[in-house]
Amino acid sequence: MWDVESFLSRRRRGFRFEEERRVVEEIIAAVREGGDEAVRSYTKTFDRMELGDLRMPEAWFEAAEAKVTDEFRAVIREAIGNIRRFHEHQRRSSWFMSEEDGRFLGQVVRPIRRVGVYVPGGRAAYPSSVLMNVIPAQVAGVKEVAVVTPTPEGQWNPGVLVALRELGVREVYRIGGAQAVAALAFGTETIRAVDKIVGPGNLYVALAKSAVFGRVGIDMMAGPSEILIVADEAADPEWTAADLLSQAEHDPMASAVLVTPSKTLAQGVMKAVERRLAKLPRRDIARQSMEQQGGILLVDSIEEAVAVANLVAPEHLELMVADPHRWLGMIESAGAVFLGPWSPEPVGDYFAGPNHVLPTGGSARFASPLSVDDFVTRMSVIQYSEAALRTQAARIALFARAEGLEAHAQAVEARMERGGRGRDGA
Ligand code: HSO
Ligand code: ZN
Repeated sequence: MWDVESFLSRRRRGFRFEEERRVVEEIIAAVREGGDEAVRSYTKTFDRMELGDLRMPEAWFEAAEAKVTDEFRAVIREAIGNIRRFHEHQRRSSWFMSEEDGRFLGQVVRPIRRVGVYVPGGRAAYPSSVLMNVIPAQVAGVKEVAVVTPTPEGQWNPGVLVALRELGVREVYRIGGAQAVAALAFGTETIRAVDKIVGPGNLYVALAKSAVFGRVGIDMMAGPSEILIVADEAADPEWTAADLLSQAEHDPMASAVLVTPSKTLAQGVMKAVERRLAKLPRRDIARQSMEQQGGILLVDSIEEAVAVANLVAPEHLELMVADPHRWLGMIESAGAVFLGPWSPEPVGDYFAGPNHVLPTGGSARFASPLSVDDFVTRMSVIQYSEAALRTQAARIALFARAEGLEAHAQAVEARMERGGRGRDGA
């Protein structure tokens, strides 16, 4: 158990990943230069696969359909419905304002034209992440969603392929790593370049995304998963332990922390964690996470626990306290908040509707969950009437000259010299 001081003084070590960065730069340059052939060659090296067509074969989708149970397909469909409904609330409308003197101003919202979604292969291939990344894009109105997902040694995750089918995604390439990110960013003979790349990936994928940022947009970089649970003495130790472990099993670097004023609860949770850990299939990962990044912090009050939560700004925050709504009003930063005993974090990972791509590593102080907003642009619209420009011309010109920009001033004043010509000036 920790006290507040030593807990907050723990800081994750920063890495620079210089070697990996160099490798990624080299791959990107090679794909830019060599297109499909370069992608094929890296796929041969890293995924041990000889690729003819980069596209996911139709036969693999059909084989995937045969592999998932009808129950799982029904659950995926229901989750899609919930996630879609939640994200539809996020849609923004364009708006306009007009003033009496003939000023017409507005903001027009447009979907991004073409988006690339990275879906990890192998152990971290999650169908739920397919839903969480593709649905907000579709709700935003993105017309073209291209998915890349590696199939090392020809292995694929049936749930991922079925989720893609259920969402109607037709453009899927069986490539991954930095080479896939480069192909999306710069385009190849078969893959047209996208405008934005989203989706989780390993270190190389993350470094590649940050390297192509600017050429294309990217989503935030998700770090290891985190949960912080604020619980009072009435919380159930078994449930609390189970929730901590649900994040710990993600990754040895995942962090699962309980903050409580109750020593009795703390002791109960410690025992329950031990007991449950021993029986988990992923106990090795969960144990490493609990031992290295996890823990219990004893505080004096729920007020103090909430203050700690605000400082940590965790990805997931559970409030297992009496009257969680009262405390919600004091929460300033967290990726997602789960209220009360009946809202374990996996409800949000899969089913409730809100996005599970959340800000990690304290970035909830300034960042938000992945949303429809990440798949639109907003453009400003400006129209002045002659009357409006005549009233404001002198002030605009004054501002321009104050910045030493004479041509700016003249663009305004040229219109004051005489009546205009043509349709709008006549
Ligand atoms: N908790 C993870 C998301 C996830 N969980 C996917 C299960 N599958 C990061 O928020
Ligand atoms: Zn999870």
